[in-house]
Amino acid sequence: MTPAARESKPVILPRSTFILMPAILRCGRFSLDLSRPLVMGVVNVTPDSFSDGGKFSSPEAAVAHARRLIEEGADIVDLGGESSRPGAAPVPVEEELARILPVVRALRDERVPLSVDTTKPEVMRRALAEGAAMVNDITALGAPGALEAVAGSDCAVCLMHMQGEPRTMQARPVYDDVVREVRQFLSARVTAAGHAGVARERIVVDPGFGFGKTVDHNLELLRHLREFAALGVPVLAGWSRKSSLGQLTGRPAQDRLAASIAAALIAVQNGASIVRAHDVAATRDALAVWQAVEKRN
Ligand code: 7PJ
Repeated sequence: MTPAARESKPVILPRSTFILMPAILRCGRFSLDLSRPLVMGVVNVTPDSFSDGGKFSSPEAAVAHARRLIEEGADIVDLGGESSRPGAAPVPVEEELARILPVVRALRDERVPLSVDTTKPEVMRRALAEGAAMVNDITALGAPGALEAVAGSDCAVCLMHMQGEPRTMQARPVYDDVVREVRQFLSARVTAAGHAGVARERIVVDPGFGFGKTVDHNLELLRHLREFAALGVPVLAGWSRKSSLGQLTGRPAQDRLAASIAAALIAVQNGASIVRAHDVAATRDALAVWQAVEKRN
């Protein structure tokens, strides 16, 4: 090779550059092995969720659905008592507790950890006390008291980026450089969580696809997802049934499975450790093929 050719040779990092990345996620009584991609199954305990229209709004229906997702191979079950779809109104704390706690109690002895999708410290505390093992917060523990609520337990936490708040976030999302801004926000929240006493092995970050982002922002984040893995904590990606997929395919939420699987696979290919999905069996099948190709030796 001539010296000139050598100089122009691009530096390509191998896909397995997990220098800082812990190989496990500590999650209450669980220790999740991140050497293969994990699936977080979504269970909405809300009357107004956009993607499943409140199908599981009773505790019994939510519990049954969660058990089905576990059968299908969910590694984590994410319970949401407050819809965060664009335009959604906040839910009072008592209402959210009434939706979530019976479901946590019914599922806490299952073989996978329960995550609660909440922004409220009071809901975090009560759910953790009842046996939840993870807090998934679309405001990255931004509420007063949220860092403390999580630090005082041994749960895992997902720190997600959102621009604005659900009621208004899709009105006109603006960034100079979406990847840089989201990465800087998440980096600062990882540091804040660390200072509050949350060990790195308990932290996951998520760029928050669809949360104050246009389709182009979401695609740019997906393209550059590996830069988030460089924060040194696992990355979670949630594309399942989202409206960007509707804009790309012209399909309604219930017909976005193929698009959701495509996005989940690209996310994993670009370094995501966990994908959040409504359709667990199909997502697991797709990831099984990906893993088989990856595992060369
Ligand atoms: C996400 C979430 C996501 C995390 C929702 C939906 C909308 N939590 N909660 N990441 N999306 N961490 O179910 O599509 O993308 S609610």
